[in-house]
Amino acid sequence: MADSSKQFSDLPGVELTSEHGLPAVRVATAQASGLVYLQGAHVAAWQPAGQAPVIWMSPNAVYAPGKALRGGVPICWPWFGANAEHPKLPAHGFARTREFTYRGARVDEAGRVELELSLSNDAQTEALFPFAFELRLRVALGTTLQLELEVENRAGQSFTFEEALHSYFAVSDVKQASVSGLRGAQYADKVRNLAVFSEEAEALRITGETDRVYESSAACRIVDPAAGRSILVEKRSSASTVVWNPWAERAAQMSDLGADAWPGMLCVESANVGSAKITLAPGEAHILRVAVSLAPMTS
Ligand code: TA6
Repeated sequence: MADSSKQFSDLPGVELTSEHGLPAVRVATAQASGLVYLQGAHVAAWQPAGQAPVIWMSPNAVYAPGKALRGGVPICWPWFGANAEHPKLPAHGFARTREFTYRGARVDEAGRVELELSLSNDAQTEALFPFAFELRLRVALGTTLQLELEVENRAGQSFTFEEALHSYFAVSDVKQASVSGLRGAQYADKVRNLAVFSEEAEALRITGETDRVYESSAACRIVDPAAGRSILVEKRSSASTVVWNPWAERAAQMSDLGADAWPGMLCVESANVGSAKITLAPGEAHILRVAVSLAPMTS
């Protein structure tokens, strides 16, 4: 089901390298620079030319095989958060700690460099998720960023999964930032025992530990006045939005985040979780799409 019209190969400005001891693809073009680790097909950096970095990586991230990276865009799959049936299984599934196959690069219609990486089932994945599948991430890095997470069911029976592109965005000060686009949406608040509320704020301000799963297919805009910019997060085929910042106390308990770094990050995640989980019949595929762009504060 992969889009065979897209030919991926080697390209100038695209380099297979090793960062912090992990294999990665570094992109450096006139439009932007970026970095994607093969482990977890993990986007760790995106910086449009002339702009400050948009994707946040923890200064205390631990770079080790099989260890989830703190920051960037982790892929949560095939479950989100704790596994409902088997809570001892790794949080957010296994995709983010598995090494993906790098399938090459191409230049897309917008002149961005698009990379493709894939992960298929094996004995390790089948022990946790007993189905044949292929997961593909296509990431286009340029003046704008586009992510496509494609799941293909290669099993002989239907399967159900949750998914998230757990994006960590860089903000100059989360205490001054806000998120618009969620007004009227229902959300389950993990900080208040998953109690359900309706979002009343036109622009959601982060004033403490925030961990909310919104039922929303709408675009969000992160407004960052101290940086004089806003980050627009548009999405397709995603019915859940997660907003997360651990704030001081929780951050201090997370060694790979640390007591000082939390004001510089805000997660606005494009997902399909809980009642929005996806079921695919054999041979079917689903694509979650996210497009990220910057806008000056004036607009
Ligand atoms: O997306 C928000 C969340 O589910 C929070 O509950 C918090 O745990 C965060 O993800 C980070 O999870 P991690 O497993 O990467 O420590």
